[in-house]
Amino acid sequence: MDCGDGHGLAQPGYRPARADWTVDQQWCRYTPQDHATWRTLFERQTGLLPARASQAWLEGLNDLPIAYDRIPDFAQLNEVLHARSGWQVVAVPGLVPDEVFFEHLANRRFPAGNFIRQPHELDYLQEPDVFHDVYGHVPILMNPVMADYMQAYGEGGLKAQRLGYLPQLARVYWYTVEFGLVQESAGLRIYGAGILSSATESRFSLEDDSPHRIAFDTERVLRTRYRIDDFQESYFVLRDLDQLLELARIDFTPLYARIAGQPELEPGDLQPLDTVLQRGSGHYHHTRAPRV
Ligand code: HBI
Ligand code: FE
Repeated sequence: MDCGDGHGLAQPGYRPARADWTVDQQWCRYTPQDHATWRTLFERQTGLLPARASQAWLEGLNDLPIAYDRIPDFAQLNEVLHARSGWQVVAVPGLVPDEVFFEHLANRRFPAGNFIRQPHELDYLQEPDVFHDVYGHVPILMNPVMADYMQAYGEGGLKAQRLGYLPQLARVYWYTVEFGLVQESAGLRIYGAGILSSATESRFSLEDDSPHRIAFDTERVLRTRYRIDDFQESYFVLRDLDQLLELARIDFTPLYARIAGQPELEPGDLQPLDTVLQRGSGHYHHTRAPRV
């Protein structure tokens, strides 16, 4: 098999070979070091997540050919994933333009970075790599509710872009798909991929007394800015995953009109109408350098 030139991030000025920005995964180009990085990350999360991740994500992981000792082969993932939920994973070199991203989601294709982080980036990196995308996002795409919600987000994203409300809609994605928590009978659980792929935030989001934990409300979240470079100051909690079904069916257009006249909220703000499940102490972010 021809393996091509290997993996690399899309550099500034990168011109995609294909209009949809997909590339071949080139599984045979991964080095022993790449697989070892996957293994380190996988084992760390496996120690943390059985009691912290949502049932839907745990079941998805269990049912997919995702092993501890090697980066998954997307073709093998897709055999199981596509049969279960109609989704496929496609390889991309890193972040892709918003409209390209939405177009994939709207067609039940999840774009996953094909590269893996370097050993000095185990805890944080800017672009989504194969660990974040495949370990964090893909298992829950086996769940029918999440499968429909993600497709609806892709369709909604294309529409929000036309209406000029993409920054607001992106907050819904952020506080659900990336950093969402859900109430389960056993207690609060994680379903957001940004948390599931982070050892430190897996603990912080559930156990630290610093962040607020607030019942999810769509209009509230549309107005709430978020942090991309640190733990969240507020997490929004679904009463169950089925709440995403309602969210997938909402026509956001009237909501955009409603929030147009309202102030934006900072990540750590509480509002009089919030259902606060746990009021955070804020100690973690108070000791961080102020934002500029
Ligand atoms: N590209 N590969 C990739 N992964 C993402 O999560 C992603 C993206 N492009 C745009 C994007 N996310 C977000 O900015 C949108 O959800 C708004
Ligand atoms: Fe992500």
